[in-house]
Amino acid sequence: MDLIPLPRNAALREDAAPYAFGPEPVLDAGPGTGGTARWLRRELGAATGWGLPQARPEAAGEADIRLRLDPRLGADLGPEGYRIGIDGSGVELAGASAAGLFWAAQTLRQLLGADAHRKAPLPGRVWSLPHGSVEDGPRFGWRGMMLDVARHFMPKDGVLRYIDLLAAHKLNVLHLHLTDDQGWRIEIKRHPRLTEVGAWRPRSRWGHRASPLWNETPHGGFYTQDDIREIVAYAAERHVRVVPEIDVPGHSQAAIAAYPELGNTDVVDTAALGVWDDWGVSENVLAPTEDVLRFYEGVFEELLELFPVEVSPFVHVGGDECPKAQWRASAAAQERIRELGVAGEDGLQSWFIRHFDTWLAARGRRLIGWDEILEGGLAPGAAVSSWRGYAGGIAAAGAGHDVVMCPEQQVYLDHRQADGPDEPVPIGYVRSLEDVYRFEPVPPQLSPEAAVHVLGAQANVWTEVMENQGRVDYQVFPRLAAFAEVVWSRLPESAGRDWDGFEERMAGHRARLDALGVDHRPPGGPLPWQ
Ligand code: TNX
Repeated sequence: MDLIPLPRNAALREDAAPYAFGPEPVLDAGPGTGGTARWLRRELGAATGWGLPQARPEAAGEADIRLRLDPRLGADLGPEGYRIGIDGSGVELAGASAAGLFWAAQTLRQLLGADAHRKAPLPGRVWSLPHGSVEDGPRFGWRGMMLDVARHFMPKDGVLRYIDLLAAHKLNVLHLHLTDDQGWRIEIKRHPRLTEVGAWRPRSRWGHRASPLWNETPHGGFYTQDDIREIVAYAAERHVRVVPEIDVPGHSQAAIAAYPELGNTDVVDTAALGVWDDWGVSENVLAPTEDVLRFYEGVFEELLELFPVEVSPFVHVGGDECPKAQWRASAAAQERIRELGVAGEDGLQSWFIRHFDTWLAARGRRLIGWDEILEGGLAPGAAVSSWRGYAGGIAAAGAGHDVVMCPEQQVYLDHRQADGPDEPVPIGYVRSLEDVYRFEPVPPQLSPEAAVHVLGAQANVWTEVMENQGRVDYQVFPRLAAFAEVVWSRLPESAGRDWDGFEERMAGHRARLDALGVDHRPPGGPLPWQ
């Protein structure tokens, strides 16, 4: 049935007569299953035209689709596990938890066929399911994608659409990169200039270096606080956690453009700075002062209200690629190094991160940062996103810190997926669909005790050269489908994984992506927007 990601066990009788749905199937939603029932009525209802009314109590056992919670399934299949059974009486979905049940509903939709992913029913379409069963549960608890909405803003509807696409692939973490040199994308009431000024970037001075579209027009946009609340609620309904990222102390020129006092005013005229109109890493970084800490505490206070702990136990503080030249040149920064007794500029960086580690921990959250936060000493409770290869993650996990693997050599989806002249913007390493499929989140160097600290992995989507949804889709798909299988399924490493099987199943999965309206990269071209 071309299921992606591959379930742990599936015994489906495609040769025998299927279970055929009538025109008005009935749903029996057991206790605690209301969320998935609502999703089925909305999403599957749109594709099939079914209203899925609740079964009368005396006829509950005969309902076409029956939803149950069964925590005992967790013992074998883990907390997100589920079981599907299909026979002549209909289909029963049982989840070890509400999340497990929701993943079961995603599998049900895949079993119904590509058309079950459309937004309106095709005339005359009838629906059936093969008899049999599926038992499934994920390998990792952190199955994520990072979306950079700073370099190019993705309007709210696009983010909601991506949450649906993640859920369709049983991915459960959306890391939103909300701030960078090139833009600040979240409304902060007490610092309104962050979006009044920081969300808008002028036409570039830099010529057509990276992408023809980067330079053509001014660019901007931001999410209001209500937009964020909506995004978070939408994600929560789909069992997707959201990790908000506010990048400090580097990648901060947009904030400094809005509030020049945040910068190193004794070495640059920060009042003359605008939002950065190039890509790469700006030298304009935050000044290491108490006032800057207070300013960002204010930002994080509002952030914690918008991202409740149930949806966002982790808060990302960036910490990547902080150029140290201004701190070296600044008398004030050098004075700070002496006052704090820290080890030079790296020590200053870790002072920033440690401050927010303690601050977030006191509020019941956990800090996560890019692997540069290892430099100058890792804050005690911090988790690490290992992006510069595996080394940072190996060091952090060895020292007992939790790790999310996202090595750029493997899972940076801004990098090109083939070497041909027709690829939109040929940046980074060539990472084919097969390369992503062969990504292994737990490197062999890790001892079993250290490997426990690998929470999972995420694919990162940096958008310097992805100006619109079509470009994002093209870079992300179908590679995200391969990634989803890596983090969900227990793939046989020794057997070279199941690349051939995956490639065969991808034919069916591409039909689902088409039905979903995803501009995925076709195996042999042509490119969708040409
Ligand atoms: C490195 S990964 C970055 C990003 C860029 C990306 C481009 C990381 C923490 N920093 O700022 O967008 O490379 O591939």
